[in-house]
Amino acid sequence: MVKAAPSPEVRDPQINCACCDQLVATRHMFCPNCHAPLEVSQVVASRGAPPQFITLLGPSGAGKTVYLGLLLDMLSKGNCPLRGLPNGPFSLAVQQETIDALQKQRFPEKTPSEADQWRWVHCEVSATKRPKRVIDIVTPDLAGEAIALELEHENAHPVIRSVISKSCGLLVLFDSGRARDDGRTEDIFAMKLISYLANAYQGDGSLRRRKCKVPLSIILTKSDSCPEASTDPADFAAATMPGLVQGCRRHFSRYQFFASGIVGSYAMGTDGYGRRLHMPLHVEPHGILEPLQWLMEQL
Ligand SMILES: Nc1nc2c(ncn2[C@@H]2O[C@H](COP(=O)(O)OP(=O)(O)O)[C@@H](O)[C@H]2O)c(=O)[nH]1
Ligand SMILES: [Mg+2]
Repeated sequence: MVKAAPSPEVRDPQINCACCDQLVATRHMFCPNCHAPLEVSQVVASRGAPPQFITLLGPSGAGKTVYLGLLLDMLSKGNCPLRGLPNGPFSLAVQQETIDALQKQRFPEKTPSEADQWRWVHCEVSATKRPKRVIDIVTPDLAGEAIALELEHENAHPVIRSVISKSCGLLVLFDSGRARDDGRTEDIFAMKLISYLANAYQGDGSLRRRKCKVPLSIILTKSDSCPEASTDPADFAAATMPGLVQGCRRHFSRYQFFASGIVGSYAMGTDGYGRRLHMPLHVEPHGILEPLQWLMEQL
């Protein structure tokens, strides 16, 4: 007897990408459409519950990669109010590269602008007080240039829109020193971002009158070199980035300002090309967990 040929789905099983919802053959390691690792989609599919995406956004050089690496490192140590287990080796890359660089008194390399080069992170986080309530953090370590391009030309990087639409909370980072010294530039990026987010969550239509419920943790980074940001982050933001504060007030019902920094002391050096380098002599993270903790309390 001649056996019927297996159907194409059996020969080549497919699952929905957790990020962009496209059907992807499981033989791929990354979604060909948005480059999200298929391992993330497989974990999500096996759980049956939709993932809780939390995405990191901010201009280039805001400190996203350093913050994410440190956050993952602190979560995985488990000796703080939040615990997190990175899922899959790809999630460990950002953490490892950041920690390795800091141990060598360097900062990690700049994130490449090409989407297929971004490292993704999937981390299951729970509060020590409520260990059974697990939230998945799924975020690519996005390049600031790519975010800027997407804000100018929607769909230049469709993956950014996909992860933002899936996110139930956002960590938005700005460089506090740049806000103090050149607030206008940082604020213009911030205003574009807030209006992009409002558009992504509410569309252009009548729903615009209602405020967006997605909570925003706005983090003023590098406050080790700009201590005025940590005294009262909301006040500092209002003074240096008034457009951001107004945009948040108008479009979002829940947002909170935080200040973070990871450097205890640093020295100035030069690299092989004679460029000036900040060398972190010792790492003393502060304000890393609080923004995530607040976000999780809102969900
Ligand atoms: N002083 C200080 N500098 C930082 C801190 N985080 C990042 N930086 C500096 O900011 C640069 C850009 O950080 P990075 O995380 O790569 O920014 P990204 O482009 O947003 O990913 C680093 O190379 C450091 O020079 C911080 O907490 N304190
Ligand atoms: Mg980066």
